[in-house]
Amino acid sequence: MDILKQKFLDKATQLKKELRTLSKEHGDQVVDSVKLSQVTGGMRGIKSMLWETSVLDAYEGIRFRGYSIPQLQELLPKKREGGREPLPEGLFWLMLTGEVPTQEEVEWLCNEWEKRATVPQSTYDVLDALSEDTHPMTQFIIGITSMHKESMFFKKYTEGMAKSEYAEATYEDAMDMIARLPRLAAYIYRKVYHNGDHIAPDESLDWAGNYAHMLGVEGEDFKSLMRLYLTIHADHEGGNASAHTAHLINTTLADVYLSYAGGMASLAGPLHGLANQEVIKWIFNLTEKLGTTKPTKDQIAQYVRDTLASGQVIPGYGHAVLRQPDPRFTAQKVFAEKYIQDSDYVNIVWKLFEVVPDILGGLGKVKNPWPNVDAHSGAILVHYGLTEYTYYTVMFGVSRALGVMAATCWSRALGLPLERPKSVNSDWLKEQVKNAQ
Ligand code: CMX
Repeated sequence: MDILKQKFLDKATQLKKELRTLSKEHGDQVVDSVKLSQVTGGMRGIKSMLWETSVLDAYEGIRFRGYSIPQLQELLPKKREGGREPLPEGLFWLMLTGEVPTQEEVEWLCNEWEKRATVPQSTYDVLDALSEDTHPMTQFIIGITSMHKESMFFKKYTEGMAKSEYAEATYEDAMDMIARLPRLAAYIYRKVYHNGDHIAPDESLDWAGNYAHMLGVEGEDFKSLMRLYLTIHADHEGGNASAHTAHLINTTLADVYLSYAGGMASLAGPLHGLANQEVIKWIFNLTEKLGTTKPTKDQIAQYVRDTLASGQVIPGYGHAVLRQPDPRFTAQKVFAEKYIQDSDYVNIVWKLFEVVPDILGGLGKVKNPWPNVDAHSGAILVHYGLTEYTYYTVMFGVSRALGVMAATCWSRALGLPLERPKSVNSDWLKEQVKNAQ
């Protein structure tokens, strides 16, 4: 058994025992109560899901197994020579085991993913059969779904696998799928925007570095950016739409290819991951409308007001949980301050940051007027020449697999049951109000 699987299974067996005892001895303890507005308002804040890999605090932002993004940048292993940002392999190790890995452990994982990275030819054939105008996210979802036939979990389940083997089979599928995603995603990019002129992987590179290379953007700065990008987008606790969708599907014992494809369908919505393409599209419209890539703050403020007046949201701003600027936004800003000199689009993002919160705050209804992760990513990608914004959510999707797959391994190891919350109708709600009066 490989070293990571052994470590993960040992820890999972222990926690499963603890949770069983907790449930048996304290199962009737009320841990949260639900308000009527949470029932009608998208279940905000209801604590009803177990997710070990990360926790999101409204003011502090995301912590992965207790570590903030700056701490990860400090603690996680980097590429041996000249590495500036953490290798996402290390974050996966941390999320799966709860332990910060050593350099050697991360390098083992890097090699392990390289060995598992071959995408089946049938998946490429499916992608090639799609019409050219199929959105890259749709292609990504179809590509992932098409690998379902490769699932060890599905195969073993069909042959009568015992419950005790679910975690191992899920681990194998999760490792295979994560390993393949950069190749799948790069294939889509080169097919859609570069006439199918594909770039062979460089096996000497790490997971994120190789993805950067296969996209066709060379240079150490972009590889560093990809390592940071794939680290900070990796997980945002369990309740966000894509993670929750993947989790829900997986609790039916659908394998990770099916459940993650479902999660990606959630990510493809404009209120969630697609916001990263919407932000830069909106900024491009701004520069086109004003006829300059160096707008003043006043011009930007007017554009923001016009957008709101036309009944649209300001993409990249607001959040269902956060109540402060997103630390993932800040991490990208710090990166841009260090490595990018004078980019008009990055400057616009920074001016928006000065202008938008006051305007949104002034509306009196927006709970979080601050930027989220999607407000910044596009402008940096444009700087490195990756201007095809309809592709951006696919990159988010490659990263999010790290957290969702680590959490899915835990769900199977802990034997979490089929998720099935209770819905109510409006009559029942009115009845509750009447009874309380
Ligand atoms: N621009 C304009 N109005 C906004 C707004 C924004 N950026 N953010 C919230 N609002 C509005 C809501 O539309 C809502 O209006 P109505 O009452 O008229 O329906 C009101 O403010 C209250 O909303 P909220 O409680 O503050 O926010 P929600 O939890 O309902 O929604 C989110 C959160 C992210 C969907 C919302 O802030 C939004 O639409 N943002 C823009 C899209 C975006 O950037 N999404 C990416 C989020 C990060 C991610 O998942 O990747």
